[in-house]
Order: sequence, then C-alpha cells, then structure tokens
Amino acid sequence: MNEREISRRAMLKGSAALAALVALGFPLEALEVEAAAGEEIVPWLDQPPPFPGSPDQVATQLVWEELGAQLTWNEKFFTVQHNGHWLVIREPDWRLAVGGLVQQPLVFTLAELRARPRQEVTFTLECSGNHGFPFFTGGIGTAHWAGTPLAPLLREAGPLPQGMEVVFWGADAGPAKVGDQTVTEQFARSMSLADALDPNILLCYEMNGAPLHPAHGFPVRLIAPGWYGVANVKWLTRIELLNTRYEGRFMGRDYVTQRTVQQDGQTSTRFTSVGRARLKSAPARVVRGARYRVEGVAWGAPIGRVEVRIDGGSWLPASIVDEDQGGGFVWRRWSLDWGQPTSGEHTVTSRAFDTSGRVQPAPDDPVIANKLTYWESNGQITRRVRIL
Ligand SMILES: Nc1nc2c(c(=O)[nH]1)N[C@H]1C(S)=C(S)[C@@H](COP(=O)(O)O)O[C@H]1N2
Ligand SMILES: [Mo]
Repeated sequence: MNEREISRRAMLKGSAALAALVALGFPLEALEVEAAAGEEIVPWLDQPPPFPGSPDQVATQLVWEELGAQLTWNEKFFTVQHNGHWLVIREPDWRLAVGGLVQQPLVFTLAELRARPRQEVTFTLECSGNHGFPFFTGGIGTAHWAGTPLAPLLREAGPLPQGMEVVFWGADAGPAKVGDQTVTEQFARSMSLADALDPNILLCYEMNGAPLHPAHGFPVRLIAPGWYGVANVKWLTRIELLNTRYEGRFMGRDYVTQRTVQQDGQTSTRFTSVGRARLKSAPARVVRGARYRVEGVAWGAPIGRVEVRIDGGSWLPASIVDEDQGGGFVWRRWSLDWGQPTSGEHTVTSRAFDTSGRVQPAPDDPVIANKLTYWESNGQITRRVRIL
C-alpha cells in the first residue's frame, strides 16, 4: 500500500485515524471511493467522531463520501436496534397476527404474505436522531422495498368502529424506565387507523431485491414511506387495533421532541411524538475532476429546488440529478459546479425547498433553535473541506 492508499483506508475508518493523519500532514485530497475515472473525492475535514454507544445498537452508518448511486447497498445501509443486537428469527417459527378490535383476527406465515399481491416502493429511511449528535450523521439510506400492502389486509380483518389506533409490535424487547421502575417492554410503534390505511405502507419482506437481512427486520418489517425510521417496525409479529392512543416508550417517552413555544405571551414546553419525515438536504461530497463539484441529496418532502452556499456567500442554484418519482419518498441527488475554488479551507452549506416553497430551516429558525432534544434535526448542514 502506498501512502495515499493508507490514508484513504484510514479515513474511511473514522475521525480518530483522520485526525492523526491530519496532524501528520497527510494530504486529504485522495479518497477514490466510487469516483468516476479521472475524478477524486475530497473528504470532508469534519469527520464524525467514533460512535460512543454499543455497536450492537448502531452497527452501520452511511459514509457520505461514498454516496454514488441513488440506492444504498444493503451492506452499507445503517441499522438501529434499540434493544441490543438484531434478532435472528427462523422463518418456520414466525407468524404475523392481526388482532385486537377487529371482526376477524388473522394469522399469516411468510409464504402466505408472499402469495398476496406484491407492491414495491423506493423510500429513503432516516432515523429521526440523524444529525442530532456529531457522532450520528449517517443514519440514513435509500432502498427499493417490496412486500404486500397493509391496507387490504387491515380491511380483511375488519376494524371494529372503536378500533382507532393500530399498534405494530416487534419481537424485540428490552429494559425501559417508567417512573422509578424498570420494566421489560416490547418494541412497538402506533399510528391512527386513517394513517395506517395509507396505500403506500408495506408489510415488507425484500430490500433491494434480497430477502431482508436479520439486521433490517427479517422476516417482515413495516415500511411506512414518508415517516421517520422509528415508525418502520422491524421483526414485526403482531398488529393490534386499540380504542385508545398507544403510549409505549417509542411513542410517548422516547422519540419525543421537546420545544419551547411562545403562547399568549407565555413560554411553555411542547412535547410531540416523532412521526412524519421533514424536509432536509445535505452536502454529500466534493468531487475533483477537470473542475470541482459539490454533490448532495435532498429528501423528506417533494423537492422543488436546492441551493448551495460556499463560505457563507450567496445561495447558488444546484441542479437536481434524479427524476421526481412522485410522493417525495426518495432522496434526489443534486450537483453544483464549483469551478476552480481557491486553495484553503471552505464551508459548504445546502438548503432544500419543497414544491410549495417551504425552505429547510436555518440553524437560527425557531423550529431548530427552540428544539431542546436531538430528534428531528432537519436544519441546514454545513460541512468543511480543504482544497489543495
Ligand atoms: N423492532 C424494532 N424495529 C425498529 C427498531 C427497533 O429497535 N426495533 N428501530 C427503529 C429505528 S429507531 C430506526 S431508525 C429504524 C432503522 O431501520 P434499519 O435498521 O433497517 O436501518 O428501524 C426502526 N425499527
Ligand atoms: Mo431511529
């Protein structure tokens, strides 16, 4: 391995290695991952620090400089499992039950679900904690998901008139604090029946053409396009209709966003459960060819346009690379011609606009500035880069 190769490999391993290399005066220009012939990727200076938590809980994160195609490789797709290591479920041991306030409780094997009508969707799944911490900036990926739609199956079960809330139970459980007590709580998320009947929601058994890996929820997970990651329950075993809101850990105690709000001249605190995705964009990488360009992605809503700002200057229009697939479920790559930047350090900031003209919030926008928790960090992102 030559020096350039060593530095490239070390950089991909994280910031401790990177910081050491910078201190040694290594050139940072050579990151040749997935670049086209004659092009090189210039890594960001602000690499995330190593993930301090358990690698069982967050096993993989997206490396932004590796963003090439619109779809993320399954092996590179981030994983989050709050109850420790992912579950390994054997197909013969698994059933999906639909019960609670329904006329006709149902039970399915994987083969029975696969025999039902097939539906596919491309969807960018983002953890709502992504960019909430310096060490968690790769909690996002895009896949082509396949399964059977949920709504017809719910209709077959026949929700009773009182059945207003649909709870999706995962097979995983772990310790949860309730007041002074620690209880064992099974992973669950819920939606109103109206939301659960969205025709885009899938009981998903395939990711980018392969059966789900255990880390991503084998045999079946929920795929709820347009919702944050936490709504996409893995290792799904039971769907239950209730006559009341469900207030489990991941609805009512965790994945809760806290904001200060001004109301009638009073300052108060508002708590909201994390739900639908929010408008967001990020610079992904700087590419050096004959000229330099900045590449990135925008997601979380139907995207109207994207703008990029260098060194806090004026906003420049980026061109959107990927076609609009409708629905706003998939990130769209964008690109900005940066010409021949001067050597030295620069900052790169992006902001997305949705099709109705709303803009991704700036850091001083009250929706970000008055947010006290790390969830739903969809503010504008600035990266730092050194041009040689
Ligand atoms: N059963 C179960 N489902 C789960 C989780 C979990 O811990 N248990 N984590 C959720 C969270 S917080 C996220 S961000 C996504 C991550 O999906 P992935 O691991 O396939 O990327 O799964 C969601 N589904
Ligand atoms: Mo998450």
